[in-house]
Amino acid sequence: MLWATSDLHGYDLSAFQRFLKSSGFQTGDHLYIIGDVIDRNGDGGVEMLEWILNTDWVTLIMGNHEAMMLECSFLFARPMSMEELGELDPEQEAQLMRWFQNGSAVTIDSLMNMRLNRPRMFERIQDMVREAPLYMEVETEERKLFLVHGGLDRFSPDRAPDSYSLRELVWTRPEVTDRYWEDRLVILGHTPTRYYGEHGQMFRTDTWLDIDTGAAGGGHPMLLRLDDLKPFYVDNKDL
Ligand SMILES: [Mn+2]
Repeated sequence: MLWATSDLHGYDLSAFQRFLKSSGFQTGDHLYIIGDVIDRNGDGGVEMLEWILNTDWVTLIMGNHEAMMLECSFLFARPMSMEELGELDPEQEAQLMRWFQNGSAVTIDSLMNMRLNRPRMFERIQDMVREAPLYMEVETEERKLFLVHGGLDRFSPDRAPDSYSLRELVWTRPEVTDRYWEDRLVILGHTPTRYYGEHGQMFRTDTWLDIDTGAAGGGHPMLLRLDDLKPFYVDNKDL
């Protein structure tokens, strides 16, 4: 079976592993994490990144938070004093400010620690995120699926998937009336489903399905079994 989740945002790793198990995830299955492992809660998702790196049945797809982390890699190039932070060029300052406003403090703290104490693991994690795909095309017995963090901004059925920029894929938020392909379903996160009037559940239109159930704001992630589009939600036994 193939599974997807997204927008974990520092969700507790052990709780997530219990949730996987109680949902029926089995040896031989594969999990796609459709972006935004990091920032906002807990250790900022750094332990989760290490688990993804060490687990060959998990694939990370790029989210806008991972993209912000990569933009700010100058932060980790060498130890920086507060004075040096005050001397960043305006572009770096804007990038850091944006990441900071998006809940990066916990992540920066964990990453600084790891860079100091486990520099090799720090580098391997940075490389993994740098190499994360912007989208993935997956096929099940039932249908073709397109996994992407935000959606497809300025969509046209005639545009090739690889013609979309990072910005168009990880930062966009589809309106309810937006339509994508007729012959493949887009699975996305990034926009909490409450934005579409759902609370803690997935939101589906004809051509796309949003699985961001709001772990960013202290809620729980969900799992989608891609083979039959069956949703799984965290309940008390997983906590
Ligand atoms: Mn996002």
